[in-house]
Amino acid sequence: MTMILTDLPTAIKRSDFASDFLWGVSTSAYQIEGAAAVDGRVPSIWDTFSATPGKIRDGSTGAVACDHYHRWEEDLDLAQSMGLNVYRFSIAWTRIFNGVDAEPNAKGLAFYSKLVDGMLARGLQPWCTLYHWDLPQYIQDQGGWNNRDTIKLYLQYVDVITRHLGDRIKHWITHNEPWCTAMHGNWDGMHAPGNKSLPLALQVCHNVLVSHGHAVPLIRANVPDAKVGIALSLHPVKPASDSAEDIAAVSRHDALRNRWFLDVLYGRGYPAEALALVGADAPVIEPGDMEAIAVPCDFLGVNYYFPEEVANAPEDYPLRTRIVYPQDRQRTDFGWEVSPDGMVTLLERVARDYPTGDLYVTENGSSYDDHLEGGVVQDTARRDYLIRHLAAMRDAIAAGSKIKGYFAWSLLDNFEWAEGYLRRFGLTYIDYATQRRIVKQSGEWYSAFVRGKN
Ligand code: IFM
Repeated sequence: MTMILTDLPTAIKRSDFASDFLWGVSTSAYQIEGAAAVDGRVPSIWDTFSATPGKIRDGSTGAVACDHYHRWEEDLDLAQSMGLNVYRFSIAWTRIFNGVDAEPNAKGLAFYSKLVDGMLARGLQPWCTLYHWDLPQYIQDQGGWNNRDTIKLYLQYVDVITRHLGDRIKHWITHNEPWCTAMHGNWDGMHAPGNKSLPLALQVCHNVLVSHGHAVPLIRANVPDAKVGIALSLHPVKPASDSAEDIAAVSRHDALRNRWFLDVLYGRGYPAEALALVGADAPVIEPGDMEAIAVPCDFLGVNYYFPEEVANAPEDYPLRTRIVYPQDRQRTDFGWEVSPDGMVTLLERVARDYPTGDLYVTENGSSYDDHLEGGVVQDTARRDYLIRHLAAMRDAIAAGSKIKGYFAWSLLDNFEWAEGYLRRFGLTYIDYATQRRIVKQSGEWYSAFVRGKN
């Protein structure tokens, strides 16, 4: 049941933020594009995974999704009509290289070229994510991110994209949420390619981070005025109780969940606490890797959704922690805790502990069971979630946080990975039977906010 939030801040206005603050939305290729076999696109690990019975809750795939590949103009019109000034999207590697031809696919490049032109024509600054989980299947067949040759292939792809689009795209995100690429893909197996091995996941994670480290100077060489960063999914971690055991569990959980990424990106190496826990499952590190990963970036993207609450669990390898879900928390219909304070805690902690430079909230949003009734979607709970998180961000900035922009997840309802189409995160409702787009109440509110009309 959808819970309507009660403690809404009474007034939040765009003018509470700097005039050059960026307001946008985030999307990703596999989740919206569809057109899976069009214009030379080859299968990704998500095509394979979603076609495997039992992997996706509603048995769906991203083969059609929101058909954005054909409806991109309407979608960019929507973003423009909301008054946004920035649009984050990802490129499908599978549209660029097919594993056979040495040359990139001209049709794939042409699609993204016209998409970027479409953004610029609508006053939307393009922010490009180079990897949002859709590895070409032919690369996975050679070991995927566990094979260091994939780093070279990724850099070849990044080189082509940045040479081709760098005249118009100045903001680049090397990877979205490497935790999910590595851990959901290879530890718990919830995501493609669906492996279940901690050492494999940690090696994948390391190789992805190495690829990030080498991509940053490459992007800068191709796009001299580029701003480059990475988007991490981070969670503030809370103890399940006041017991000394649960409080100690917080640090262990945080060591792998957050510091495993932040510490290496900012030159501190993998946290000793986590290395001690994973023991022989730690990744193989080659000379120069740690220096490469620690390349200074222009910004850090933080994807924030919810805090994690952990209890001591001596039997659980490797962290000896267990995530708990107390009943008395406000939650979205996806079961994720609604905690704007968690966002403030997280952003303040990241800014305090690491020299991140500018921070961007590169994703934040909520999934509710929306209904189209009488031609409208009254998603009051999502609107309230948005209001409360923007107010929290305003307070964090007032307290000194260098947050320069906010990207709502997401413009459209879309293919939510292992949940298929059962989870709706959009500011715009998709009627999948007709592909009609209907801006929800939350989208109307965000639009009015960004336009300074509320
Ligand atoms: O849909 C995802 C997105 O692809 C990555 N970040 C979290 C979102 C919601 O689960």
